Amino acid sequence: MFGKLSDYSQDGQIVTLCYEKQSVYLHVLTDEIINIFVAYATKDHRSKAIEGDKEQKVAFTVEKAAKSSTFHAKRTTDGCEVMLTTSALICCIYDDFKLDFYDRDGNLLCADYRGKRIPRFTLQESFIEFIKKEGHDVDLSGSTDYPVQCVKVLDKGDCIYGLGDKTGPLNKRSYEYENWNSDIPDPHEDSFKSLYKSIPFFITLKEKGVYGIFYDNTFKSYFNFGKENDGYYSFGSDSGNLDYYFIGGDSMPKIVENYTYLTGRAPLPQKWTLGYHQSRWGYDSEETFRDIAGRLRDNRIPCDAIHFDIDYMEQYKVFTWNRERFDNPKTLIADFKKQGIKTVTIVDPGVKVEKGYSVYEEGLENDYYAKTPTGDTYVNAVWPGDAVYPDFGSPAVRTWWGSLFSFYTELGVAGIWNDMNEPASFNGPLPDDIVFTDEDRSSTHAEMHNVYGHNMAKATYEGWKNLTGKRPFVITRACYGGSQKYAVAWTGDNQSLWSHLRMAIPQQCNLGLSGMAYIGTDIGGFGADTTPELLARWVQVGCFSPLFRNHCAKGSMNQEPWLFGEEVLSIYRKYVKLRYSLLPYFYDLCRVCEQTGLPVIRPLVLHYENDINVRNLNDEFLVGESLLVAPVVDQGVTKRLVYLPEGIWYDYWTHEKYEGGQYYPADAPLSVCPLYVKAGAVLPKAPDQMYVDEIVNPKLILEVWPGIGSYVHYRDNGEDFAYRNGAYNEYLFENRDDGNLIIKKLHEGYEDYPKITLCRPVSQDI
Ligand code: MIG
Repeated sequence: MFGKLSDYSQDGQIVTLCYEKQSVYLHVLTDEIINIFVAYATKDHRSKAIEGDKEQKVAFTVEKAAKSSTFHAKRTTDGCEVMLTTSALICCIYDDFKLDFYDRDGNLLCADYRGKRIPRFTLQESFIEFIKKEGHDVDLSGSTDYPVQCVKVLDKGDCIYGLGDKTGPLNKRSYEYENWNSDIPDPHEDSFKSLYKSIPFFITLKEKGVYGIFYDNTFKSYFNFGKENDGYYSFGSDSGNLDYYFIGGDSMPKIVENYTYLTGRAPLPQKWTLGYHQSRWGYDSEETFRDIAGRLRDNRIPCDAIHFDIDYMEQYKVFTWNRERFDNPKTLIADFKKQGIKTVTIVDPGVKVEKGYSVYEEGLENDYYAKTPTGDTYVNAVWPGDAVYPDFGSPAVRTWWGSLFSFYTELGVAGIWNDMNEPASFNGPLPDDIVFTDEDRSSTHAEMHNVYGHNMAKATYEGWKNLTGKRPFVITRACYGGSQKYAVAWTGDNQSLWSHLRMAIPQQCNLGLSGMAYIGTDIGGFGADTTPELLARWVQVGCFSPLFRNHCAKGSMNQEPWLFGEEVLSIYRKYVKLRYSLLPYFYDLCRVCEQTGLPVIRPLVLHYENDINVRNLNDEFLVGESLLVAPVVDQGVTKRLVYLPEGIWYDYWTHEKYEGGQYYPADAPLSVCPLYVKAGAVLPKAPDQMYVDEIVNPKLILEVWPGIGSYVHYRDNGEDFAYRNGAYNEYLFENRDDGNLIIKKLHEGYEDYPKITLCRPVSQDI
């Protein structure tokens, strides 16, 4: 396509490859991250995901390839013109813009595909017409060329992970997806190509080796992971630049670390946000809210937050409160606070078109809304009826929007939930040519659609941080790569279906691998009606999600835990309490995430990538490295097969010991979620509480499991940014093989625990 490589040159860490028809830039950012850039649309990157300069000083060479290759490639490199070599990667550069990446041992990681594209499946035109008559949807999935694209070799055994919130299994090989943020109210099926989030990052795990690709393009994009043909995969877009990052590293965690080095890491949240949240679309009066709070406490269900969905507003106008149904929101919120319950309010992007409504008028005066190509304010419709769309790609709009949150902070609201920010629209989709801003230039909906939610979350995060000085708690539905810097996310409108409980596992695992470490699903299911059994099983999965929220749709059956009988209530309470006991562990995982990008919920393959048994494991997950969860996700099931990876594991409930690398049958009556602890683990736990910090300066309980291990525990005020100036403690717990636990302080900058209690669930033979 680009012809022969006629020349190349180097300027600092950027290598320009001059092909006959096109120049290509390779930018060596670190030893393990190389950017490949073809400036089809703009001269600069204009990344929405990456902030700041990510270039590290790297020693690398770029030279004409010698006849006999200078490294021991385990495959011929004949025809290679130029070689770029870092301490971790070798990129062999060929004519016609073909690039192959090797690791330093000469293992081929990723080669451009050179053959003819041969779709594995094509239908004849006449046959398509024929089957369409009966109403069948025909999905040809033949080979499609996009204006911007890249086709790479798929090797036998390659597994593909990541890509955000897509439906389907953990391993995305043989599936195709699209990135176009979509609000789809129908039950999410495995066959869906897109959902609310567009995170163009994936990890390819090979029989030997692993790499990641971050394809930084916000236009509608397409990923075909071997569905078209098992021998290659492709990614491409309707427009924009070919701008991707080849990410190396010697293990999957290292790839995630590198990806989040590039796009940022989920910052440490406020501690209370890791508690239990109760929500429902349909709580619509002060009386209802007070009743829910009261019942949570009466039923001894720990809870830290109640969410206010769109019904709290005056005619769905954002930054208003309905004063007919809420006598005094400030008092209500203050009363909740006294009970240890925080208030989280929903804020949608759509601003109601209404003369005299101050937000609408202010935005109009300042030209803050998206426009039609002829310069009129663009109007579509959402909950408030006719509505306009704040142009969040503009820094001025973000600052303005951020400042509006004083409305909520003055009332005592503690967090903001951004919904509908794909953006959703009721009067048909926004046309591609609607004018949006991209920072300092004019752009279009086609380019800015996939980052609308991302920029909205950024505005909310920055505004909230300015107003409160606390770590903002922003929940978003729509995301792009890098959104983890500003917001946590939930998986949107799932339904009360067993298939959706099953899907929650791979979906959350892949979100975690894609940088979104702080996520959750609507527990019980959003749409449709839950059942007692489904709710009991869902809380057993949900209590391990960083965002732990029961939420459901207006019109569906209420699903507060006390509505399903004593048995379900006590099961529900058991798992909410389990979560509260493990809060120090979850908080530590958030700290680890801020430092390394590793998610809270992890697929087993992340830590056991060489174990073939876990590469397609869809119904188990890890919480950090110490806990393995093997929940029941099918109706009527009370026993299941559990795979434990190498090492020794203990049943959390019975303390029974297991040798890993094998399958075991596990008993799982309705009250039991099979849960295993890795030998040598030290689990930091909190005493029983109805909400975070109900006990001022509670003691720390260390659950010490037999085996050798070490664990770093983190503690700070759980609220603001003082920890960034050293106001935190860090402890090292060393679990020795002589049965002793050694405690060392690694950092001191915060108050100490009044007491640390040891608890040994299993007595240890020495
Ligand atoms: O589709 O605000 O995903 O959590 O309750 C309706 C009402 C709009 C969609 C969100 C859901 C929320 C609901 N919203």
